Amino acid sequence: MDYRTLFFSNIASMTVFTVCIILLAWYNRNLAGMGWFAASTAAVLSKLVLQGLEGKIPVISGMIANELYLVAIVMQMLGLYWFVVRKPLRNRWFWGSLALVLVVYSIMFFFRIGYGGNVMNIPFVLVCGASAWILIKHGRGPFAAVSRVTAAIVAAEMLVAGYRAVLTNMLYVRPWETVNAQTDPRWTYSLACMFFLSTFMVMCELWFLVTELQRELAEQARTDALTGALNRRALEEAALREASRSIRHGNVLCMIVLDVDEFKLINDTRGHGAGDAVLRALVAQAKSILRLQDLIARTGGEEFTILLPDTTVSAGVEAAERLRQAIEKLEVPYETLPIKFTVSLGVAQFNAAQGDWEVMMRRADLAMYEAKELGRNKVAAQRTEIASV
Ligand code: GH3
Ligand code: MG
Ligand code: MG
Repeated sequence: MDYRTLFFSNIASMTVFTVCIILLAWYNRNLAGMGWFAASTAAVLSKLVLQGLEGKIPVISGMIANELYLVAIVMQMLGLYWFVVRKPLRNRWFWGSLALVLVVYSIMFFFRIGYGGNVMNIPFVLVCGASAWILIKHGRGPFAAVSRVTAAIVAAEMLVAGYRAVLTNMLYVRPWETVNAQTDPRWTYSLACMFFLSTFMVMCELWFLVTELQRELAEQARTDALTGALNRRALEEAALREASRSIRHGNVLCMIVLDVDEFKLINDTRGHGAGDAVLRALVAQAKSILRLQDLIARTGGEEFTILLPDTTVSAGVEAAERLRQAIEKLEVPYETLPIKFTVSLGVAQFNAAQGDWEVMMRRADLAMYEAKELGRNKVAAQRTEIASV
């Protein structure tokens, strides 16, 4: 295998991948992770082009090519981080170290200081290791499979890059001399290995995209488009799961049914758009008040059901009261005049002896009607036995 053929075939496939990933990132602009992947493949391609031009633009092309390779692997890590963590990486130490590494390498390159390659190679190996660690630690749920496979590939990249770092120190420590290495089979075959792994990596990036789109579809099938609350089907699933957990382990389980007071009046006086704004604000407020494990679902036009695992009826009443007070204070900005509204809430605790979770929901619903009868903007707990209703 000769270096030139290997190099040419890699640059050809990398061009195709870069175009594909850039197009996919463009048509999925809401996915920042795809943007990082596109930038990363573009950086790898630019690196290869610069490497191909070696000698045409003396010194600079080799130096920038090496720096671009590190930048590319960092951008790839940021893409992976986005998919599995969903937050931008805000770590001053990380960005500071990257800047420092690039500056130190440039200086060593210009002043022809030996062993400069290590300043690129060792961080490269570390970033591969960090990527594998991020994937193993955070790749859960629908991303579990793709994260594990990708972690294996970046770990393999780390090993091969580590081997090449050792070779660099043995073969040529002066970064401006790269020619003799091209005839060394250890160098050529390990390079082929890196190319192979980077092709695999592109496939994984596509897998991340497919997984994300599947996740979004599944999410849409579970949520209400207007408010972002769960829909009835998702509530049923969760309630079934929690009720059987309660029967098996004896955990308490509680439900709140919430209905907006005089909602028709808001629609009639301020318009349908105002009603929609109220529903959205209500869900946002409820989500900010409830615990992470509590679920809110839209079960009617202006009626919501909240499932509270590990919660007794008295704790449920407290949560409902907190919600009632917070909503009472809420001012929903709409056109020139903010909207104020109230809600009535009914609370019931799961009791397996009385029936399934739907019985609990009916009892919470009855309690909500009691709250309406008490004059609205109230919380009521259902004590009536279902048989006597
Ligand atoms: P109460 O205090 O007794 O609950 O009175 P209410 O006016 O809230 O109850 P009612 O059941 O009479 O009215 C509910 C209204 O909710 C009627 C319907 O037009 C409206 N509605 C249902 N879904 C939506 C929606 O998605 N957006 C808007 N803006 N209105 C909706
Ligand atoms: Mg109502
Ligand atoms: Mg209603």
